[in-house]
Amino acid sequence: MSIPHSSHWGAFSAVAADGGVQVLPHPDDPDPSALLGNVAVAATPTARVLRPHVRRGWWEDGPGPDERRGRDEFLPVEWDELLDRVAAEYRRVLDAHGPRGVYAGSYGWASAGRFHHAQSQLHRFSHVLGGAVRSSWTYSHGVGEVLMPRVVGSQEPLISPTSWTSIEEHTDLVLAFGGLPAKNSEVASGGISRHEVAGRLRRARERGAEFVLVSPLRDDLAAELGAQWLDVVPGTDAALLLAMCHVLEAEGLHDAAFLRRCTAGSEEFLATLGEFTPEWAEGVTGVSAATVRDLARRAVRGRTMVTVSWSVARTRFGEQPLWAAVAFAAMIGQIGLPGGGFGHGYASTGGVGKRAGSYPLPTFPQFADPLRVRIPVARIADALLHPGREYDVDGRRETYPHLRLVHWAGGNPFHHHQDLSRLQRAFRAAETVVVHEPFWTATARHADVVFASTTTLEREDIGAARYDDRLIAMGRVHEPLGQARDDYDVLAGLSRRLDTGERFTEGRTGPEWVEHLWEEWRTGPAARAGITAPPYAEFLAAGEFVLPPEPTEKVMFASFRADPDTYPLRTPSGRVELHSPTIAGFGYDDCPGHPVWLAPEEVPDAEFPLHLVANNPATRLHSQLDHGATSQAGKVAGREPVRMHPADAAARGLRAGQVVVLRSRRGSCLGGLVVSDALRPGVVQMSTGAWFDPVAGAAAGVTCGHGNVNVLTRDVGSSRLAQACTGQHATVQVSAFEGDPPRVTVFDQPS
Ligand SMILES: Nc1nc2c(c(=O)[nH]1)N[C@H]1C(S)=C(S)[C@@H](COP(=O)(O)OP(=O)(O)OC[C@H]3O[C@@H](n4cnc5c(=O)[nH]c(N)nc54)[C@H](O)[C@@H]3O)O[C@H]1N2
Ligand SMILES: Nc1nc2c(c(=O)[nH]1)N[C@H]1C(S)=C(S)[C@@H](COP(=O)(O)OP(=O)(O)OC[C@H]3O[C@@H](n4cnc5c(=O)[nH]c(N)nc54)[C@H](O)[C@@H]3O)O[C@H]1N2
Ligand SMILES: [Mo]
Repeated sequence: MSIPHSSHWGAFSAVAADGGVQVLPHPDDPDPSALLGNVAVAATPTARVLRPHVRRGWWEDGPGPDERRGRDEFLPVEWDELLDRVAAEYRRVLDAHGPRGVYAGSYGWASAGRFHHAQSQLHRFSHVLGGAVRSSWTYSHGVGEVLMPRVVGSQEPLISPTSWTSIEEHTDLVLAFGGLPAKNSEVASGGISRHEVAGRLRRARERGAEFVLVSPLRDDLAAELGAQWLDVVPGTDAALLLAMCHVLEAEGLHDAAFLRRCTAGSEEFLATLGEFTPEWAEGVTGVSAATVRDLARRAVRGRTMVTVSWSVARTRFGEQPLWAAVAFAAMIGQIGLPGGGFGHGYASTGGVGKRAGSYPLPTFPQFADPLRVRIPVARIADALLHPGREYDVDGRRETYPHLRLVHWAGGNPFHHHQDLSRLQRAFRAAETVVVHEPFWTATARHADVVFASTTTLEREDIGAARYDDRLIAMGRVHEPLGQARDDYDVLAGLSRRLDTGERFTEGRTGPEWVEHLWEEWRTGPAARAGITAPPYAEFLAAGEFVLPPEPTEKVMFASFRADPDTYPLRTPSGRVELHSPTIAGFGYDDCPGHPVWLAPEEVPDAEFPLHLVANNPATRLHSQLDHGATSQAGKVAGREPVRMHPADAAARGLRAGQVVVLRSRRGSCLGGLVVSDALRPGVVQMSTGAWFDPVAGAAAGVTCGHGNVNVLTRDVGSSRLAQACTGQHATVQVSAFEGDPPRVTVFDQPS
């Protein structure tokens, strides 16, 4: 029997077949994702945590900073004795240090499903217990989350910008900084039952829209769109945008009336533009001065949408290209017009711009966070390494709490964080690390306690996402493997031992909760929003429920533009701030009061002559199911592929298919070489998400033997403003790997 199910990369149904599962895309999906090919492996024992484990040193010697963390043996233990020990450890830490001693930020994408969402589970568990230190913002768009509210008064540009429908119908020119990569739009947080971005772009093109791709990679925009490709030097978009602003001002092309009516600080900003000539920009960005002039002139000729991918801001000084794009869109006077203005993150997921997302969804209540102590999410290693140290963020001076117990469910910091050797030191400084994982990821391997979690295939849930119109009755496809338990049941067991069991569970089992969430939603928020949803049993029988249509066209800031006094933005001036007295007042040299050009600190040199673009992977979601068929099919010589321009490969005597070593100031990893002219010369590209394999690395004399790019990246915040992730860039050298490459060991059961 075919069972409805869902994932962040698509709705599907699954059939148990020959001891495995077969996966079929949702019949209404016009463009299903190849990532579905990774799902089947989750139902096999490969790389699964089949029962709870502890690290020997922690079990025998007790908690404390430990150099053995990540290298020690694991012992299988019984659920009950392990839960007893972890509850006792929680008591010890809470009694001695209070909730500020626990870190349960637990960043990560986990799985689709409204109830079994691992972070929501962990956050409810810790809120009931008195709180824990958590994290602010995301790795995805941490810059935008802090900067946009200060510049345009909200996060709308990255959450709900002008709709695709509006672009399809009205835009003449799409200036795509960081592109609109098809690979990224395959994914949407919480699920996606119809993949639409490729079709929308095609229709805009058919109507006559022109595309300019600004990116070091040609494949960041579908070839069929016939885009002009500007292979910009990584990290220089702000210079390009400021020079385009310069041209507008120098040639009197800017919309002075719009600047007066709808912006604040334009005089200050315009006064800085003199130095950013197109000739200067050519030297910085690699884009010719003539092209810079042409872009600025074309942008005012028709309706222009400036898009900045989230990646362009996931860099050191990433505030600048984003703010400069807002300034450019303001100078051409198109903010608030159909198909015009700017957006941040179109195609960065399949959800952005898809629909308004105004309907309520079934929601697992987490209770309020009683502690409310947060660190910027990408500062986790700093916090663990430097308790008590002060740091700046968004105008505040804060102090890192002393974190002793680290509790993670549904994330993989040994995939997502930068400079993994430093993260190893940080994890070794903790006293206890507890991880819930279905798989033996590097994070599980750096824990003291590994709770064996179920995968979504092993439990019922409700699949629903903000920008999708389908709720999916996710069914249980097969029995849990080994002794795997739902995160909910594990946390319920811990809660009972900590005397918070009743409040955490409210007396319900997991399946009872799922039904309860549906019924609460159906009779409460859904009914109030005018949605007539069926009772739970009918939902189960149908396998899905489709939400009523929402308005399809949305134009961001349209009412503000029409009447800025009646509908001001929520900025201090009520206008788009091209100069922000607030940010200027913070006195940050790494993020002054208006968009500027800040030269990168790490530039190619004799030792590390290549730019590395460390983007999100095409063959999986982050590190999830790296052992799945689609991800494995992309590997080269069993390692993560690294792409290089033919000229750079020839200069090093490298050939396609061979194992190479990438080195940066932080570390080194192996990769499998792909030679391609889709990259700007001098740029190499390696995606994130290959499972960190220090064992194979040690055998090869490198940091990671498999190709986790985050051994190369630098662990530094975007600036003192957002303190956001900067993992997208690094500088590296690439050379041939001599000798027999070691076997990748990270998918084996640990010793
Ligand atoms: N260099 C560089 N680094 C980056 C980026 C970059 O551009 N460059 N991008 C960053 C971005 S945007 C992001 S969002 C992060 C992503 O980083 P993460 O979200 O941490 O990456 P995932 O691989 O999705 O990790 C989710 C983990 O949850 C586990 N999991 C899945 N379902 C369940 C469940 O039900 N229960 C439990 N307990 N576990 C479950 C999975 O097995 C997996 O290990 O990476 C960031 N890192
Ligand atoms: N298939 C797949 N889809 C995903 C994900 C995944 O892991 N796999 N992750 C999801 C998540 S959590 C997120 S946050 C989004 C991320 O969405 P993005 O951040 O937009 O995606 P990335 O792939 O990191 O980067 C997009 C492109 O930006 C280009 N780029 C890099 N540096 C520069 C630069 O300096 N200038 C310019 N102009 N371009 C540059 C790169 O060539 C890269 O391919 O993707 C989501 N979608
Ligand atoms: Mo992300």
